[in-house]
Amino acid sequence: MTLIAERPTAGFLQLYQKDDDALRTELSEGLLAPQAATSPKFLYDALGSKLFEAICELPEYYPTRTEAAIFDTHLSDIVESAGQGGVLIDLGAGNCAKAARLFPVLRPRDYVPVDISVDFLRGAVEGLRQRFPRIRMTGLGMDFSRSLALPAFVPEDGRLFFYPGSSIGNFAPEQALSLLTAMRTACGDDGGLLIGVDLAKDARLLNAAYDDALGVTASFNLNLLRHLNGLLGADFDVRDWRHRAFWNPAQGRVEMHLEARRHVVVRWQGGQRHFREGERIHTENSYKYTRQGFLQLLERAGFPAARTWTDEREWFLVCHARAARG
Ligand code: AVI
Repeated sequence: MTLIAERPTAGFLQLYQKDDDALRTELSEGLLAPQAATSPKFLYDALGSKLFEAICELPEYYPTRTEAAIFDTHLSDIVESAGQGGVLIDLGAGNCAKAARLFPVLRPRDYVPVDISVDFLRGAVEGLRQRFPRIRMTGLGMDFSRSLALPAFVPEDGRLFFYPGSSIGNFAPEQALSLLTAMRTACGDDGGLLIGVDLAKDARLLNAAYDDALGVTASFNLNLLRHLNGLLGADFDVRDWRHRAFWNPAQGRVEMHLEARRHVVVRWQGGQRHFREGERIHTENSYKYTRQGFLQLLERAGFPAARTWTDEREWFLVCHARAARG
């Protein structure tokens, strides 16, 4: 538990300091593993974040617009279930746009956007404070996948965690369970969770969503190599690699990989590796759930009661999970 009790006057608190040495060690170990792999967090440098925003606009990438349509269609039910006037804790808030759309109806008394860096939050929160002066806002720079211990100035009663966009799908189910369990602990007995989850569906739709015709997702994936060159001092040549993305039905996930187009030798500070033609670096998993499977996961995390809403095609699920039954 962190001891910071005072609300910062600036409205921002950076609780997480990036440790470049630890990141380099993690990356180097991943690249040297028998199946080379990197964490999806490395997809999001400044350009990667912009490319992800572009992905959300693509016709093939249905999750963003399907989730928004579910909120539009079922807004009054969702608000009735989640309750008004609470403490809205927005995980991975980015530009805060998704939560801000809910402010006029959810009317939170506190808004706590959380992201790995407060730099992402600063501009967005300043604009929102002008538009919604009655809502107390404090941005937190935290790596919530490691710890969800919130500073003491965040009120404990009426906490509602908000985790849209199916970001939970980028964690393996056991890690997702740990994160949901941490949310359950942090929200207390009268709190809850409002979450968006992508559902399993036809392989062709999934493959197109992660390998779009314009090649934006390919650029998003390949950009990881530029990011690694900067972080690790590596000498990846983006033109030596191709994007691969496919639905893996046995694992219930879409996988993204980078595949060597030819034999390549990659060198970085403290390491090197030969990649055969066709050899891959596994860069992301995006797990897809059934409604039942996700409700079971919530129950195991300590959320025994949930209401769900979906679209006509049952492509995406919005869930309000309560800590207590009833
Ligand atoms: C952020 N996350 C939920 C996206 C997803 O669908 O897994 C990231 C993404 N990767 C490729 N396209 C989008």
